[in-house]
Amino acid sequence: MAVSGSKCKSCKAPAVIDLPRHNANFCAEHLLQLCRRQMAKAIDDYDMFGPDDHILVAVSGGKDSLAIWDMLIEAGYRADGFYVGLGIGEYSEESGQYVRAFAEQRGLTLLTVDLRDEYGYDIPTAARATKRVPCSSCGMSKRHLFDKAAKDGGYDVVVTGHNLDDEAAVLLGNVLHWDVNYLARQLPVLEARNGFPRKAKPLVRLTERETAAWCLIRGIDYLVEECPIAAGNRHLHHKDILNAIEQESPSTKAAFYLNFIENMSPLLAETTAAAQGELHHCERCGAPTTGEVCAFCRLVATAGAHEPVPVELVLGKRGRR
Ligand code: Q46
Ligand code: ZN
Ligand code: ZN
Repeated sequence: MAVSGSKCKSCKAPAVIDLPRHNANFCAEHLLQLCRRQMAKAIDDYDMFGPDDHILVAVSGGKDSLAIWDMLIEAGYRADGFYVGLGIGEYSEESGQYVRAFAEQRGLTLLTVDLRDEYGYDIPTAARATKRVPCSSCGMSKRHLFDKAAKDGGYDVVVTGHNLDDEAAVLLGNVLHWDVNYLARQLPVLEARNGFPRKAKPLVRLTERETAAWCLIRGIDYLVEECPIAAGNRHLHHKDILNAIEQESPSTKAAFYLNFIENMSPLLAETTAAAQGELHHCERCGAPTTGEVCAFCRLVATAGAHEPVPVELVLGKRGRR
């Protein structure tokens, strides 16, 4: 990571990272300071949570979620971790080990749920049973379990490790399709409503290169390998496109996302309100839903009745690298 011969913008010590979007190089300590400042600015600007709030951090074992958990604890917030075992072969086994080691080494509280043990299915089986892409049942399962864990544990807010690269890539996808409902809900913080907890993304001002640097400098071990199923995910293609633009024109990625939040999101507020229709309680689990039985309970019924499918069978051509 060292940048040979260059000096930190703040203290003139040898730099460890160059950040073209800030037109500067930084030493390890000043890179950490930049990360702390950007997180604090996101929390403040978007009014995400306060020092008394009890935070539940959704952790996957990857760099972003462990970095945000570490940053919140370091800043003095009360933050517990929440991990869902998705049953995606070795990837899930290893990710669980990284999360547990992180929590144990720091004496932090970690809540865990294993889909196979507690709900009788895993993501490869859900994908096969529903005949849909794995990320669809995976995303829905995680959202449902984050909401449930926050409600059951009395947490004020659920925090996820989505960074600037993630959000800009999702935004590009939503813009390419002019998907107004998704655009209206693509906010760094979503207020609690209708039985759903507040959700916040304090890393939206930091890139994945910066969160990786945070982990490296702070000595955080994380699972470098991405989910094997993500290889065919269109967000990765959108990230590549944005990185190519960023290379030619540094800071475009941040402008694309942050100016959308500042200038466009307020104009979409009415759409958000209109999209929030009447919700009932799911008759099986009590979660908020538009139907009688929520999508998660329907998935548990369908995937739980299917015989277990090994992860290799759902990778197909898209998932192989
Ligand atoms: S949604 Fe899809 Fe991720 Fe689930 S199946 Fe893997 S790539 S882990 S963030
Ligand atoms: Zn410095
Ligand atoms: Zn339900």
